[in-house]
Amino acid sequence: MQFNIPLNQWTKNKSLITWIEEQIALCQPDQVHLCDGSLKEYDYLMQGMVESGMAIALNEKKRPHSHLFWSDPDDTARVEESTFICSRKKEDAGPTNNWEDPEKMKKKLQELFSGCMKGRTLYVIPFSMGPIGSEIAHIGVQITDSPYVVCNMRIMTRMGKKVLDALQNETFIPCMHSVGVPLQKGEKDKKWPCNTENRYIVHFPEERSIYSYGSGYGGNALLGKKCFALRIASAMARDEMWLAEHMLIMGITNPEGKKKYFAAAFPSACGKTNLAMLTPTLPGWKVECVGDDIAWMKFSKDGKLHAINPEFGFFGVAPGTSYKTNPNAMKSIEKNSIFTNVALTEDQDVWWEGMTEEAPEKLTDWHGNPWTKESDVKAAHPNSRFTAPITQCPIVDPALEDPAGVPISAIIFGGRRSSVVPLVSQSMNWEHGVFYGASVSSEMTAAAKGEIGKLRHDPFAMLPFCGYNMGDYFDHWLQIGKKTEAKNLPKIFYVNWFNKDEEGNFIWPGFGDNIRVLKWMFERCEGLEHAIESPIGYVPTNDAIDITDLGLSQDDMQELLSVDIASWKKEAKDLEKYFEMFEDHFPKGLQEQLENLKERLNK
Ligand code: SAT
Ligand code: MN
Repeated sequence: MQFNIPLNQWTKNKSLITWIEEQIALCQPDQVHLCDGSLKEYDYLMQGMVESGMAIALNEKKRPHSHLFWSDPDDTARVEESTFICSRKKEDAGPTNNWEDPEKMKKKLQELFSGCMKGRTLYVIPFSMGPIGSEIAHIGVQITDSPYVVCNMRIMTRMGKKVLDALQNETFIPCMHSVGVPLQKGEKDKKWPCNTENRYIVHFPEERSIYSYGSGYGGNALLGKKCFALRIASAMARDEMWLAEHMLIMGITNPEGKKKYFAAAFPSACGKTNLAMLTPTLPGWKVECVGDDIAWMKFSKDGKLHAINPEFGFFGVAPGTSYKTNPNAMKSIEKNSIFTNVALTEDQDVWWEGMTEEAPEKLTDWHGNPWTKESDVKAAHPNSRFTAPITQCPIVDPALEDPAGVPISAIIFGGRRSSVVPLVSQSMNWEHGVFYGASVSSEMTAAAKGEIGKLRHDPFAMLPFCGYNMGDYFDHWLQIGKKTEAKNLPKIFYVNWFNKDEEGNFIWPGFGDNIRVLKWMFERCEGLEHAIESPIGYVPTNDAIDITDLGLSQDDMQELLSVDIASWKKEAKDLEKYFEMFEDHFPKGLQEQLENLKERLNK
């Protein structure tokens, strides 16, 4: 077996060495590459992928040091139907997860991984989720046979010598990944190898390990992200009384210079990245970005919840991103970025729907086919993505690397709803806020396979990401609320930017104007009144949201903020039905919240 560096020189960590040796014996790769996370290594791997035809090097003048990949058309999103939580008891995976007996699944995985890297290189990636040395951070090691994954992981996580040093005497979460396509001697590799017949994204929450087979895309393959930082971490967080959440983290400074941090949970592809980097349209307000997808939150000595972003890059949805909608994202991806499944321009740059008002005359679409404006297919896949270093974000928060994390003043839930749910409301207290989280539902997007536009319940935006019984997860949130004094707990809000009028147009302008709603929340955190009690929580008084220069009428605002009792009675009924699936895992505290809501609606 050929190594790029002897294993015992690369690490002294005995359990790590044993694990790597076992996986080599199982997967039977031709070569082993132990990663150091250096730029040199990244460039070497990219160069190899350009030469093999897997990657396209973009125009060095327009998009320096950036590359484009086109995946297999059947490997473009997370595969929830092939995602498993293998706890010992089925009940511990709960009704929202696929479950398989761990022994049986281990056997299946043994078969699948056996010899799966023949003809390929096995890469070992040491990475830290969170600032190295932070008490909230954790280390993982991913084994993969995809150099695309290695390069993405170098952007998305903290990977390099510092992690290797820290790993000498630390425990780690083992993350096994293979595209599942062994090569015969002399066999030519596919451009995007994957095994769509046999896809398994498997988590063992008790053992705290991850196995992913058959896909090379996004959350299926970059195992630090949803697999570790959400599914496994949520199970760790339950045991250790902290929170691992599908949330952005943003800093907001008011014109007087006072700063607060908010965390917000929305389902995939509902605008977390845009909100996290918003350019405020209200003068004097400033937004800074700590993270756009995942938050790990722990109580610190001051009794407050402090959050870190376990990630180090953005894996954002490309379509719809433009200098108009999200200039900070556009600046983050000007260089050193990876693009997957977007279109290629004639001068070797990237394009996607919504990037510019007019599409270029000629493109090569994400299938590699010629494309013109007359084509009736999309040039970029709706779930096409950019991978960019967070440090390139012009408004990256100065506390990004602070091991103590940032204190969270407010937690926001939301989803895509064309009606019923008002622009914003505030929960009456923590328990009621947990009820908000449990009741998140959203119209489906392209981030997962499924029928786009269909309403689905997505509690806490964690439906595909909770590593244990969701009913127990609700209870964990209730328990968190008992861990500190009420005054230390973040305030909880629910927003919906997506209300539509009768013609199907969005009423609220969204994007930078969302600062107007954030301002109301900021002021609520400061103890300002300007809210009235409604059956579903506090809503802004008529004039509480600053709509200066917005062109919205009082009627529009009325429409956006009103709580329609009949629709909400239906909503409550629907929720009640949905919650039934959690059976005796549904916490009493939330049952009470449901009863209270129904009572308030009947008053
Ligand atoms: O593909 S990912 O899971 O990383 C992105 C998402 O669905 O949020
Ligand atoms: Mn996400």
